[in-house]
Amino acid sequence: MDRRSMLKNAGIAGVLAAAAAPAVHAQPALRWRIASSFPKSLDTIYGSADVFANAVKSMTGGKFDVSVHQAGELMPAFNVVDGVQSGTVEMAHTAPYYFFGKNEVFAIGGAIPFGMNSRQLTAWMVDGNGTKLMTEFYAKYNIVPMLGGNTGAQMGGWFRKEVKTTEDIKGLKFRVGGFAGKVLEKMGAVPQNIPAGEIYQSLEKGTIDAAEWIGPYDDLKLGLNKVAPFYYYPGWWEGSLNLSFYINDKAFNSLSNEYKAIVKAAAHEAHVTCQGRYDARNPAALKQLVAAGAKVLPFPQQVMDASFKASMEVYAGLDKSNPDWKKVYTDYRNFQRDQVLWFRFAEGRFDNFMSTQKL
Ligand code: PYR
Repeated sequence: MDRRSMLKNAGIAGVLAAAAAPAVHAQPALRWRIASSFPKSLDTIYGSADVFANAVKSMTGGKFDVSVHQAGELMPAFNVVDGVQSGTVEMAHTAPYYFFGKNEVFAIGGAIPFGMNSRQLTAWMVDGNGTKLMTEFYAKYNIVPMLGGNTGAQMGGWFRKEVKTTEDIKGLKFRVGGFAGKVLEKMGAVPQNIPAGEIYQSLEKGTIDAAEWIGPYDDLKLGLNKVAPFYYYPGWWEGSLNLSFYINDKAFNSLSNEYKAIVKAAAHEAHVTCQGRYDARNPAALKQLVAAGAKVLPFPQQVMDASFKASMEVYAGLDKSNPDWKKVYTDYRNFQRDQVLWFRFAEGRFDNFMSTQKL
């Protein structure tokens, strides 16, 4: 081929390639950072942010590079809202209820005692008013929220002594994630909001009497069974926990529509993957914990009933004192009421039947 026809052919090939190239390749190179509230060792919960970062990277051909930083690396676990609000980092990955001290509505986006299970909460976010209401709320903090994973129903945690009645909760120094502390405090406990990385040491040293984190897979990794033998269920304060990605609004609004769509798709991938990993990994971990001597016990009915009552009293108080809460919780509660009714039929009956069968 002579030089002229080579140039001509290359020109045509170039035009064809440009025409075929997806618009995303015309997007700018970007670097973002995610401040996680979790330690890297917990590959389920921390790992959701990795799933997000990898998805964004691969969907943009490597142009949009997101790095994930474990708790303490850029800022302490519980400072990530301030980090995103001020724009110090573009994103955070966290459990919303850690920030209930700013406003109790944070907790509704994550978990509230006797709240919705994982399926129901995701339904509220993707097809109910959840995303709309939480997005409106978070705008006050310069945050655009995205789904960031769910743990499913959690275990109730590790206790040195048996919990036979609500009397055994009184005075108990109990590590519990965020907002549930408000209910436990009402029941006489002394709640401690401690980040994952410090729970084992606090329980071992006796600074606290009991601790909950998430469930078998993570709890085994944290070694909580080595410092307290009684493993209670369920974590009635976390019938499921929705994790969130928080995005600084200026950073998000500066993205092209393509990048915004990619961020949303990546968050959904992280959300589904997180729940799948917990469900897949918890059974083997529970067997290992039992084999290592954990005594697995249900919370007594009296404790469940009293906890439910205390929770409803806390919500009735918040309905009066916090208008933001009333607005979001009213919608949440109505949605939950219908979900609980529906789940009693097909899903509930099916699950109950299956749990009594031999497979
Ligand atoms: C907790 O902090 O308890 C969680 O479940 C993440």
